[in-house]
Amino acid sequence: MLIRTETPIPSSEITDERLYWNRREWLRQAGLLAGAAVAGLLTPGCRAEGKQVRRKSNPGPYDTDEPWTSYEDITTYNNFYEFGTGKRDPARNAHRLRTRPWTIRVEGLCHRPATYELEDFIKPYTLEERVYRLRCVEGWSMVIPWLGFPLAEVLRRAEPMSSAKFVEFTTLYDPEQMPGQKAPILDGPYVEGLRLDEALHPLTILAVGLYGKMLPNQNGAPIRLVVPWKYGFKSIKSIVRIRFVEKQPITTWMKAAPHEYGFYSNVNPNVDHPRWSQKTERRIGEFRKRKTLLFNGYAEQVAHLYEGMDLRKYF
Ligand SMILES: Nc1nc2c(c(=O)[nH]1)N[C@H]1C(S)=C(S)[C@@H](COP(=O)(O)O)O[C@H]1N2
Ligand SMILES: [Mo]
Repeated sequence: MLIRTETPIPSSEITDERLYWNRREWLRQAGLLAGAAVAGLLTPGCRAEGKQVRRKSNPGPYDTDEPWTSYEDITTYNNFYEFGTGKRDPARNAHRLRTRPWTIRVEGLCHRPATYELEDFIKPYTLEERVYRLRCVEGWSMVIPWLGFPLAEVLRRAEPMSSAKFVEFTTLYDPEQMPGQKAPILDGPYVEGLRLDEALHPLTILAVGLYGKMLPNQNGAPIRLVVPWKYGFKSIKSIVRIRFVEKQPITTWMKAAPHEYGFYSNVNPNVDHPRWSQKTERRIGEFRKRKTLLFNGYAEQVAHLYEGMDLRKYF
């Protein structure tokens, strides 16, 4: 007969252990562990995680300790116009996207431009979990345990020239796989951009997973940007090109509605969207509204990037 004498394991540690396993599982799925089977590569985890509150037991300097939005909500309430304009459309339609093989081109004003297969692109970097808020300009927010690595590491490897001032990102363009690209809303592939110093900031990551698993297609598989102090639309999904440029890129939303969406798009409760206020937000899974924080709560880390700038003009 088994007699339990040990003290029960705190649930926070169980969570951590599971995440550790999931991280290995992600690497295995992506074929990045030695001798790993490549089977299952196209099957991102879609297991619902339920509504339980989760926190990291050993939060790093960039993590928020707020409870995580459920896996279910994170993966079924999305913006990904390539797969429809409704929040439920991406989860229904994004399975059309083939995420392997996947090629990423790093180019423009750098000394080491290169084209990578996804696995080679990711291989040099350590995947870390970062728990970040994501705030949509539409007034909702989530807390998401991303799995990724700093964009800065990719940019430094490319050795940017001194003439490089901005970084431009482009989503795959393939209207057969992404039917939303045939509709008039998106004109060509989705494009986003960051100033070089924003792109090099340690909070800016490229994510390849969430909840310790590969990104589901609707969340931007196989690789997406996450810029936690900016509105969600800056966090471009399913990236195929990263380009160093001299001039400020013209982003998809600036082109579509220049009065509503500026290049900077920093989360700012004091600058209203022309059609609605940005003072409050609704955390998905909660009912009460929260006050929106300047720079989405990351002011301490990023406010210095905008010193002396009029954030009403550069919205
Ligand atoms: N290619 C592409 N990237 C995109 C979008 C899009 O429509 N197409 N939507 C953006 C918006 S508005 C938000 S709020 C976030 C949503 O990310 P999530 O679905 O992972 O929560 O993705 C951003 N990245
Ligand atoms: Mo958004």
